[in-house]
Amino acid sequence: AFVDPHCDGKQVVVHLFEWKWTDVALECERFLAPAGYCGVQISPPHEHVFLPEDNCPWWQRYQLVSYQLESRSGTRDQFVDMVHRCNAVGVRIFADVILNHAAGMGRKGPGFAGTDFDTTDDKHDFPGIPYSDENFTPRELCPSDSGSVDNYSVEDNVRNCYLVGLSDLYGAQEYVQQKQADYLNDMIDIGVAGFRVDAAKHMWAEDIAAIQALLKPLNVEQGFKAGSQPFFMHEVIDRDDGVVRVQEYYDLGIVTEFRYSQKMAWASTGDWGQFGGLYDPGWGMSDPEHAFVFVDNHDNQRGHGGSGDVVTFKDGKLYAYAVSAMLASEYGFTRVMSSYDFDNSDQGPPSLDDFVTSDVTINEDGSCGGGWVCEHRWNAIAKMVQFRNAVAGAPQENFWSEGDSMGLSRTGKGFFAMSQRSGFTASVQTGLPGGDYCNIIDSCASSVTVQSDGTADISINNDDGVLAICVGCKGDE
Ligand code: ARE
Ligand code: CA
Repeated sequence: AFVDPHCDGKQVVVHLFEWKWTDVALECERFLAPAGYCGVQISPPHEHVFLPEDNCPWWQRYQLVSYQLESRSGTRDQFVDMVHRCNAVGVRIFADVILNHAAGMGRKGPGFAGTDFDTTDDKHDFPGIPYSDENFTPRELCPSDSGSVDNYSVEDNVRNCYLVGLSDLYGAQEYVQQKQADYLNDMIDIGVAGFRVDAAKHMWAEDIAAIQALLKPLNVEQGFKAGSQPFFMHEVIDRDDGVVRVQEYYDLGIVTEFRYSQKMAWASTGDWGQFGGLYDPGWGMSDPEHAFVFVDNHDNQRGHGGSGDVVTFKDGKLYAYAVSAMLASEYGFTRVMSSYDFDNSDQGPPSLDDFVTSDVTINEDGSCGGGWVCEHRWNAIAKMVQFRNAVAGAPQENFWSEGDSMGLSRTGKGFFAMSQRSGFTASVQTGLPGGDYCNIIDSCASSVTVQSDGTADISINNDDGVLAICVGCKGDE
């Protein structure tokens, strides 16, 4: 349940981190639809705290003030316009929702849209919703001395204490569940296709299920089949290192697989052989049907959220290899990160002096400017979205690696290879029917002849170092 993204079999979501709704709408129309992206994970759309004294860090959006759709990314009207325009071109919107908590303790409003709130002196006043003291997890249910989450091996600690001092909502209460469902239903009525649940690890699974039971089906007027359930992506950081495990969330949707990013980082050191045995159930990794995978995310690319081993856009071409490998392989539902450049880990999106987010600018060559990185537009990454859509459902076989080079087939539908060496050549089993295929990565400037037994001599000699051929793929769509 809750595992269908409702995008006609398309396979890749892009996180347009901190983009404004006006820019997301434009990007759906001018790039994401033609490139074959399934949808967009947007930044949290609710009213959040406003922290100009801290230079408006990106993370102010993870502190709830009210459920008004009024945020740093734009107004309610702009939100509605974005959802409608993206749906019209077949690109779905998935909202990042914060259900575990409201604002951090020790803060006072007004929030971003002007709504009052007060968490000073241990108060929990959120008149805009309204929530008050009784709607927050009772102190006696949290076993930590400080009241904050500080022991990941104790379930009550993870679920009932305050995550980094954020006021923890009492998710077992019907009142809280109803307010949260109202918020999600408002967006469902507008036409969103689903949600990324922030800090799902810190919520009891039955509380999430209770909210889901109160949700409406998706809006048929926005192109969803009657009776469709929203798609759910749960954020649960499980590295086999605590009491909360991803398996607990299988009935609720798909769930983040952070061990995947870690393995990707290890493979990217030039030992792509590690990518072969990527799905490792012995390590507790999620089954393929429930795994939500990505090379990096908005936290670990900047040292938040346990970071550690991770490849990001700052690694340049290596990052394109890593994302390409992810999109080629069979495991999981994939998300591509789209970032803005930053020097320090709190820094908000590109903005003018008054912290108003800047427009995304598009250069003549299709890359982004103004501080927006737009990894999702990088040539190899965008083309590999087409590959992933084309090979969906085909089994992964014939994996091989030679240090900095590797390849695999998606038998019957596609073959992928990449190399960090220039002019790499090899004789491979492609797993494809015999014939001539063109490399979609260089828009068919190079091609491969597959023999009737599926073998082929390949050479990789484009700037990206990536070769991707697939049945029915013609390059530049
Ligand atoms: C900010 C300030 C804090 C302050 C707090 C309250 O930085 O100093 O105490 O506000 O006023 C983001 C930022 C936080 C920020 C927060 C609220 O990263 O810095 O706090 O917004 O504004 C755990 C959780 C996981 C969580 C990560 C960050 O399990 O759910 O920590 N990730 C999500 C989002 C974040 C967001 C939040 C949750 C909060 O993706 O962007 O925080 O809404 C091990 C454990 C992990 C643990 C990890 C880090 O790996 O296994 O479970 O992740 O360590 O502690
Ligand atoms: Ca909690």
